[in-house]
Amino acid sequence: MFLETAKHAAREAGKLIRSRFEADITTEEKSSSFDIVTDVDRASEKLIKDYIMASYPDHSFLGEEESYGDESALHSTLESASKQPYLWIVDPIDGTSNFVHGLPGFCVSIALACYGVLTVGVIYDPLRDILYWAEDGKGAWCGEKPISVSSNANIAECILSTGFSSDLRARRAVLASIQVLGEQCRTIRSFGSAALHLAYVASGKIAAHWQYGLSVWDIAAGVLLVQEAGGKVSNMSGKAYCLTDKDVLASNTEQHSALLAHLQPLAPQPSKVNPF
Ligand code: 2AM
Ligand code: CA
Repeated sequence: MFLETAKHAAREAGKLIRSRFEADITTEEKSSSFDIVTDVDRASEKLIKDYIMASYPDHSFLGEEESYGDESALHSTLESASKQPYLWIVDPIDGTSNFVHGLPGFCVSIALACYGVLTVGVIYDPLRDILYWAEDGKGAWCGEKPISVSSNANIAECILSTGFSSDLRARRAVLASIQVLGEQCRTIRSFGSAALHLAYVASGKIAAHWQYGLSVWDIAAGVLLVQEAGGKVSNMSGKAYCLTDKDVLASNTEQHSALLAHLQPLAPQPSKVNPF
């Protein structure tokens, strides 16, 4: 029931986003020119929120755009997530920079956390009309097909991925990590949507994704997908992912500890990273 709500909302938002791709959009800077929002992000979030809240008026909703700018409210929502029966966590467009520049590589990400436990995760790629989804204990899927992480333990045969958040300290950490890991794997990709990258880890296309300075809406749905597909997601200290984590490594499990050994020392101090 909740899964169907998430899938429907993601598809409807995806239709809206697709209809505005490479059309006239209004773009505004948030914290800097690295960090932007469009009228389509806002319209997509409103569509998703209206649909979910009409279906479940007593549920809680955390959307990227309406949460922007109030760090302490966000922190307290996440800190108290374990007391909330139903918290929807939504990124109305993950990969906004791609969307604005007319590049592929953006999606809608919708997750539901029940008492702090990720229960439903849906990631919809509107350009390719591909829907990734997972439900707690029921596996991960791409459309009608079950998906699983890759089983390759040899990093030299694997593609890894990472991403640049708008925060400079997080960017420097990523650049340092590419310097190290770029010499060890088949190649590194950075498509510009953390959620899509996590869907690619869950479906075995990419062996691992790491990123510093993310927010919960970028990753909540993707975390459940990776976990349900047999992978592992941790923060850079190696602790299992929790909703307040900003620096994450998601992998096929085979290379998790080897990658962490490189990534952990590079992590910026969490309190200094802009959560938006
Ligand atoms: P967005 O498109 O929703 O902003 C790009 O590498 C990825 O990082 C995208 O998923 C992007 O999400 C996210 N991202 C970019 N800057 C960010 C920031 N300051 N905080 C959190 N996530 C960010
Ligand atoms: Ca976004």
